[in-house]
Amino acid sequence: MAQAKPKFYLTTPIYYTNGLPHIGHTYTTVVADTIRRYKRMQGYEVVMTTGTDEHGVNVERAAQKAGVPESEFVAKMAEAWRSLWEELGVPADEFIRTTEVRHARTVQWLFKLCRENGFVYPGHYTGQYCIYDNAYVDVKPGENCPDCGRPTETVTEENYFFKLSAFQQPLLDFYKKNPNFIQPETRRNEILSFVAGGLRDLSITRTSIRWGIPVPGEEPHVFYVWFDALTAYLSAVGGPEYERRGFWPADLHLVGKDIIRFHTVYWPAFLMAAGLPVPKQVWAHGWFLIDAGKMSKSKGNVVQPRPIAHVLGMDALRYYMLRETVFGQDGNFSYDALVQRYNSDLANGLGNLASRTLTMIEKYCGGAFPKGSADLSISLAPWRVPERIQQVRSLYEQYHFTRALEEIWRLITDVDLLISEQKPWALAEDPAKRAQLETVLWIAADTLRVVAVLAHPVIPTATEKLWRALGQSGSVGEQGIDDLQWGTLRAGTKIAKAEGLFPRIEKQEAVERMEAMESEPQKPAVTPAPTASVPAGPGPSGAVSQTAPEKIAIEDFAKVEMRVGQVKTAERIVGADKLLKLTVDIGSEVRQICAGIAQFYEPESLVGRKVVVVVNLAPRKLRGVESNGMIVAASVGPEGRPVLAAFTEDVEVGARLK
Ligand code: ME8
Repeated sequence: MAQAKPKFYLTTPIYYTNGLPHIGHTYTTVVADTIRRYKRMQGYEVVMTTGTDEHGVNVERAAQKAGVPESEFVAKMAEAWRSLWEELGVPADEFIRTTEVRHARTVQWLFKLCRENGFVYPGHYTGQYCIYDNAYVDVKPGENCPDCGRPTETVTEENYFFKLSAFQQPLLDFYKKNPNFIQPETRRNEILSFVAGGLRDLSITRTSIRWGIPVPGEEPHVFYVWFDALTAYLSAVGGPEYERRGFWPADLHLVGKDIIRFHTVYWPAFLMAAGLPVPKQVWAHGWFLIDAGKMSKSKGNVVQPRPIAHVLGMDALRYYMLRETVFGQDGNFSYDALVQRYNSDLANGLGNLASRTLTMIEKYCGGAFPKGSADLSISLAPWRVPERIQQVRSLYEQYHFTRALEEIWRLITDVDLLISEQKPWALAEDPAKRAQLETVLWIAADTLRVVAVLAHPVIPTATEKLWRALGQSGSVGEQGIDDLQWGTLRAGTKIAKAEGLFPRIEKQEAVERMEAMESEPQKPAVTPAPTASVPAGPGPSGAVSQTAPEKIAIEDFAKVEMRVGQVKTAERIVGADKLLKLTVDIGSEVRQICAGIAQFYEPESLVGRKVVVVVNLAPRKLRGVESNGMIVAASVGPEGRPVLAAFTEDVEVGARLK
């Protein structure tokens, strides 16, 4: 019987759905994908989880700002994240959303275990809360969050508390027993001194928030977003039935340094309290900075991955991120440096060596691998490839991607040097030098094969192409990296046609193209569905929120004031092809309202028409235009075509709908 493969479980953070991915998030996901590929090549059965963190105040507010119910908002955003990872070639094996039922079950179960074991108690808490970081912070009222610099809010709540203080010693013991649990070393020291300084109990439920997973039997309590979010790692691989799949405890949580405390203090404490196994390692990497500052939406310096993938290819971004920034440290991002790396290492380095070698094999050896002479190859290639292979493997093992790539690229420069010294084109002129010519080409080709295997975790697309060009069977991703040996290229194997791996690109042109794409609006623009009749109304509470919305009482309905209005003017909005700007008489006043119906109604046809208006909706701006109210329409067909609500009898302007 075939032996079961060993298992490896790794995760990225589950990202907030109040924004869309930028290259910071892409970095963590790319690192996770690189490790996943490496581990697969080592023979592991790997699961990589990523997903979306969909609860909490900041998501609730983002949905309100967009004017759509939370469940609709997060569904669109989650889909945008999931599909982008697929598009970029870094898909999740398990994509977990915190609004999924399997997740709510796990959170509720974890809470129950912690409570049964005596680590949860009710209490009151007043403190300054940062809604952006979803954490209480140690500042005075009116002061900003010390982590992100944004305003804090004073919150008093009746909460359930988690006895974090009881875990100070167990955590310190755990860190001591598992010295590799927190990486890199600097972060470990930071956390050790934080925990040694004493731990305060943590409030893990909220009554001030509606958009969260309900605490069973304790409504309106919902779970604190971090208790909720961290548990996603466990929900993704079976939750309460985790033993069946056998992927828990996680081997590796990859996170940015911003959230290390949650992962190395709270998370192991929750699991210990519940009597569950604790993850084996948390690796906190540094920031991708733009002009030495942190990327942030408010600063407007966010770089998206899609334009880069489009212009240079995802391999280029992956290579740049892993080659340029030491894993664990901060790194600066610049388009210039990215294109520079692309041209020097990928186009002129690997791409050029591959095309030269394959062209020469075509030309001088009839398109089949020559037979190298072992003796000659030792004198011609004095570098020790087997040792280099070993070194690269050990660097991967320690997640030293920068150094691993340096070593792989040294093989490329060594072969480049060999070719320029040996001049195969000159050797080909002299029949007496045939063995030497063949050996040089054989060394070049076999080193390329080795490079394809070693570089595959980082540049999967190009190495797959190279593998095919070298006439190798199967996929390079299926090769056993631990069994890789130099000198095993079979003479006589036909090479395929050399494809350009990395076409050279002019720097300015590449940068301009990426910048132009960057300034296009990112998808999805989550705007109110033109036909949603009750935007931002009380959304469904709890985790099963994507199914049927909860019932509302008549008083809830009475809160929505709908009146008959008459359209006075209607015009298109420049730059917003879905929106019309209307002025509508609602009896007591004339309002300006934007409606997302421009693709289905001509503005002129609306003038004089009676419509139904939600008049007590908070005003908001759509594409910079103030909208004070909402026109009600039915949503028809799969594309949600809006059809305006109307009356078959004449109705007075201003009449209320009840
Ligand atoms: O914190 N450079 O989600 P988030 C490098 N939902 N990495 C960066 C980065 C940058 N400039 N910006 C973001 C959350 N990241 C929670 C996590 S987990 C149970 C819950 C990456 O959307 C980095 O991995 O704010 C960071 O930790 C993560 O995105 C934060 O993503």
